[in-house]
Amino acid sequence: MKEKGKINEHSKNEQLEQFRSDDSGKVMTTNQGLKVSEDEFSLKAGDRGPTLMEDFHFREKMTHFDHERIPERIVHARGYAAHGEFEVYESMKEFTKAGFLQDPSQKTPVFVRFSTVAGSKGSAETVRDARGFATKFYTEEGNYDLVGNNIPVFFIQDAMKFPDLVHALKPEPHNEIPQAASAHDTFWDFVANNQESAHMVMWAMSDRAIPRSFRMMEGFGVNTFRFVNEAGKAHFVKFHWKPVLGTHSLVWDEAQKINGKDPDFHRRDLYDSIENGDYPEYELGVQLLAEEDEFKFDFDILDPTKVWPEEDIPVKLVGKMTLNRNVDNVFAETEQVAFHPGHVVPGIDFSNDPLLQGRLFSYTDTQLIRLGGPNFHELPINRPVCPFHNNQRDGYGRQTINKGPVSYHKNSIAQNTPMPASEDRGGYVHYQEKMEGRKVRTRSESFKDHFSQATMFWNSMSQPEKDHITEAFTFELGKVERKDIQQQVVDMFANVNADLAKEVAEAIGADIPTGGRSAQSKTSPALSQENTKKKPTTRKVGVIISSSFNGPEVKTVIDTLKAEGIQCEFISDKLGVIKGTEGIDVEVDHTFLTADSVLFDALYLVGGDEQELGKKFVKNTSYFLNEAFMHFKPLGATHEGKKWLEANDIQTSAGVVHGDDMEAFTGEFIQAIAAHRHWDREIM
Ligand code: HDE
Repeated sequence: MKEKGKINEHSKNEQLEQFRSDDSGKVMTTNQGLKVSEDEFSLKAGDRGPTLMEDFHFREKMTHFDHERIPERIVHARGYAAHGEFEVYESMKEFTKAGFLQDPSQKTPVFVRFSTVAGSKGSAETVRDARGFATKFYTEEGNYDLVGNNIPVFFIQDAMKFPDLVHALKPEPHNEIPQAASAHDTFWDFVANNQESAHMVMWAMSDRAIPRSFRMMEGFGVNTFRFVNEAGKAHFVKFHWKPVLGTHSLVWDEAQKINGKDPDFHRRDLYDSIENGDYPEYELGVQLLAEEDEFKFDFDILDPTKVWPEEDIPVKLVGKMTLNRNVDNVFAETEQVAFHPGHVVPGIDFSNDPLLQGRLFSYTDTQLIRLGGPNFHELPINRPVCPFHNNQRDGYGRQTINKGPVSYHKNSIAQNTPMPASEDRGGYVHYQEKMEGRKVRTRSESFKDHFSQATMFWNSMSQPEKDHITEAFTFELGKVERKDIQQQVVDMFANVNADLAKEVAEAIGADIPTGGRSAQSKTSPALSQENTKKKPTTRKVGVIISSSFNGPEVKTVIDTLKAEGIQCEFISDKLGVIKGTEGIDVEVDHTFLTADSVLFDALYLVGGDEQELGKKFVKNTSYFLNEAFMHFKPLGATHEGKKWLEANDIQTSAGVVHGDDMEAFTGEFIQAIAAHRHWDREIM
């Protein structure tokens, strides 16, 4: 029988508690516990004399500081994380024996780290890039890590090429430019010369690469894994996270501006949402494929540059994850967490996907240097919540005090313990896939179609999404300096779609490729964000307001928006309290200087007494209004605010709502906010 633990959603938090330290209100000591009498002045020989070597307090303080930094992750350096819990909807017994997927009444603690890929630790967050979406489940059978991205395919098919890809993507080595951006020669040179990248490049040029929020993006395990049930029957499986709020993006101009206005935009959004109690939620989805169906598709199901179209292999939603607690300390938790796709539990196994196979080596290897030795599993955030015992010993920073003389297997002194567990007692037994083959360095013929699914992605996009992809290519290639690389890329993408290649070629002054793919092929509606869930909840509205606003009416609008879970923040020309009519006041959250329309999902223009508005107020409002309009955002206006719409001649555009009947206005405005963006707009 398996030994059952008693893990619940609080287990990890309780374990972390023993490592937490609250220093406030305490006496200062050295790391040896010695009380410190003075912490501003080093010990000197005389008032103006040299500092003395014996000043152990100075030495300890300075030495620790000198060693505070650790190497950043080679990829995914910029990340942010939160704690939460996972519950399965119903037992997945039929497909997997994984303990945390059996019992709907049990909650498993999780820790999730979101990241960008290319940028360094201090880079801005709304760059064009894939996002990491790595989840650690602290289960009673050990840690299970689902280390995914927000894009379901990858640039390459074999891990052997990962160092080349990353070298090409990172800032160019001779001048270390550009930071956190793929818009440069070496990246596009890599793309043109490694055409397996075509499908992921389409995703990277799409709106998926500039998410509105970590809370509004999908996650994908990318690689093909296996589920194995108690009877030993296996299914191939692809993992998905589906955000309850739907999948939403920024627009490129806005994303670039946010990088300056608030380079912490995504982490702030995640942190604030959790602090506000707006807990991000994602449903876990699985696509399951019986082993006997492995060869039934026109793509290889082991190829990580391919999706399994959801319309052919449906995504079964099997559970929900809720992120409900911010970290106490970003370094201790977010920075020191170590994920690994090889951290599995019984019932979850690997496939021969050659990208996955290489990943299984890389993660621990990189963590050995990043976290300074072989004991990083003992760091509080990485510790399993179930007991762990083996004969591994010593190494830098070892914390466990292993008792007794035995550190080897087999032994008689400790009756051959710690001893392996049989499968029926929970021991992990690898799936016994039958293998035969010659040792070869090659790529399977079945991996050689690089364009059909890239075309399917293109065909599945709505017109605005297609326009954004074309613009993204035009931007990125416009930043490429070498003309021959630009040409190679447009020639390559003619294999995806001739019109796309033509339009980009024209825009960057390259030769228009002859031929190319134009026939409509398969589409997968699930790929288009136009078909995602649309909700107003947690959207942020900037309310532009000034004194003598209509108190009762504006209050009704704001209260109704808030009741829908919409957040309203007040913007005016100065901070402080603004007085409305009938004794209704509001506290201003931002001035025009500290806010910007790019930091909001929508604007609500209220205005106030026109006589009191200075020229600057009017100018700033017009700037906010026009920028939000250009980014296709919902705009609402009541009272004097309506005049600003008229002055800018946008009162009849899509997603622009105004009126005197507050109830009708509010209903319509909420719908416009839920729609997220209004593409059907004439932008001058
Ligand atoms: Fe990773 N990846 N990766 N990766 N990856 C790392 O491990 C690697 C790949 C992903 O928040 C590194 O601890 C190889 C695909 C995430 O801490 C490193 C290959 C996917 C994170 C590494 C891939 C990912 C990483 C760097 C190709 C989506 C951040 C730091 C064979 C399924 C985890 C670290 C975190 C991090 C190797 C491709 C996801 C170097 C060799 C595909 C989310 O080990």
